[in-house]
Amino acid sequence: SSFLIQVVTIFPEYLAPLRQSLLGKAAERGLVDIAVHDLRAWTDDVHRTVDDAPYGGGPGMVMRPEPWARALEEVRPPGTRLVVPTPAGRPFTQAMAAEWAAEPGLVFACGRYEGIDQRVADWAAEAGPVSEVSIGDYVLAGGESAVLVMVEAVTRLLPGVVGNRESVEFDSHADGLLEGPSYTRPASWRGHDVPPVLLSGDHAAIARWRREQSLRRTAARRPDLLLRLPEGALTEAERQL
Ligand code: 6GU
Repeated sequence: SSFLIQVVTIFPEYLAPLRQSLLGKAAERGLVDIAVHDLRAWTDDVHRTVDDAPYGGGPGMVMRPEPWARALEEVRPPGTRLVVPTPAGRPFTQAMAAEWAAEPGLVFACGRYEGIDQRVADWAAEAGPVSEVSIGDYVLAGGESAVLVMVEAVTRLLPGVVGNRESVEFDSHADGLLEGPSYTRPASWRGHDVPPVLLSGDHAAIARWRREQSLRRTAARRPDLLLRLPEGALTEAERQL
């Protein structure tokens, strides 16, 4: 019944942080089950070779398909989504995290070198959904740190993992906008004051102010997000801001 996360990698130690903190507690409470597998367990030669030179030439090495196929045949339950982290993937988003959190589990295939032979993802798509995803426009040495990012984004959306449901519902990105600024005591600090509306006790005025801050911050930092909001997400007054 718990959400099952499986990771196949040649660096299983890199995934040790999955046992820490929020995720570790969720695992202890049986809300999520995390298994990390060493790809080399499915190699077939004494040197436990996982890579080879690219067809067509070029720099670097490509991960061989056969160890991946044997690993996935053993660890991937039928129909479970296979996630392949790659800088050449579709951008990972909060909406994807929410969709994946509603599924029974996920299998992550971490590539190193110049990636995994493309036929692995093509073949795996015959048995269930496959998502080749990137976590941003920069290049990492391998998919392991991207898996840490995606697993954290997904598991905190699982029922019961985060104590306060509201802190998930009001997250940055949950409504397609960035979250505005937050303040705590003291009301005046080193010449910087908390915006007075937050001390007013007028909850409707506070909600309006927060919405405006969200919109202004999103327009300044992430104008691309405003352009992707669904029709009718902004009132006429908000479109003028
Ligand atoms: Cl998911 N993997 C790698 N290797 N590099 C990345 C990435 C993923 N996302 C951005 N850069």
